[in-house]
Parts: sequence; structure tokens; C-alpha cells
Amino acid sequence: MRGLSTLFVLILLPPLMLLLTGCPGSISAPPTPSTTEVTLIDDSDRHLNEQHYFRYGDPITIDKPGRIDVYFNLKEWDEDYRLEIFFLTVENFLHFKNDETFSAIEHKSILYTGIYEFDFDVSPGSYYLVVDNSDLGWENTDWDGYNDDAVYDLLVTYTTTSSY
Ligand SMILES: [Ca+2]
Ligand SMILES: [Ca+2]
Repeated sequence: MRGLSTLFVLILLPPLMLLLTGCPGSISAPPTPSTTEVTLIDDSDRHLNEQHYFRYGDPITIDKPGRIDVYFNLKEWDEDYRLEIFFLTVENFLHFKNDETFSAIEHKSILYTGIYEFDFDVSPGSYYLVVDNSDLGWENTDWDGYNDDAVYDLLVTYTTTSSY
């Protein structure tokens, strides 16, 4: 019995005291907005041959309104025509892939090597991000018999702010 009561004092009493006295800070604190940033894509030294595209996402699932930030560093490129970046709904990606009319949430056409940073708002949904070096999309390749391959780094983050 003595052992049991010692056990009670040592193990059970402290949490019991905490329950009874409470934790004043957590009760009186006002609700604070919290910002969540998630890395969606972190890719580096990706090689993309002419007549190919690269699709990111399984797809990318967004469950709250937020902002997408894109950092694209085009490191090697012959600058003969424009590489494309698309942020598409799953449905529009299928139209893109089938060379049908489609619309994009965000689109960039890039002719020169260098760093490109842009952001845009996003609603809940399922999306793909596509880097396109093919005749799909809105820019064509040059069809000169030479493989214009691109080498790039890509970092994409999603930020949402919610108060609760
Ligand atoms: Ca294209
Ligand atoms: Ca070419």
C-alpha cells in the first residue's frame, strides 16, 4: 500500500494539480492568425528535352484558399523559342495533353535564361504544374533537327493564412 501511495504522489498528483489549476496563458490568449507554408515542388538541375513536358503533382491538392509562389531558374537554354510553365486544373491538364483547347490558372512563356519569380492566388482544388518544351500549349518548338534541351531549378510553395 505504501508503494502505491508513493506512486500516486509521484506520478498522478502533478498532472492532477495541473488540471485543477489550469494553464492561464492558453485560456486568455486571443485567437491569432497562423500562416502555413508548404513546399509543393523542390526540383533542381532538371533536364527537359525538346518535344517533352514534365508534370508535377499526383496531383497537387489544395484544401484552403491561398497563394502559390514560384521560383524558376532557367540555367541552360538556347533561347530559340519560348519554354512554358502552366498551373492547370486536372481537367485542363487533360485538354493540354490531348492538344485540345484549355485554360490555365497561371501561365508564363520564357525565352531567356535567368531567374523568374511570380505568385498567384489559388482556390481549393486539384492541380498540376507543367513545364513544357513541346508543341503542346501555346508556344511551338523550332523543329530544326537540334534538341533544344532546358536545364532548370524549380521551387514552388503554397501559403495559406487562417485565423482560429
Ligand atoms: Ca509548348
Ligand atoms: Ca530544336
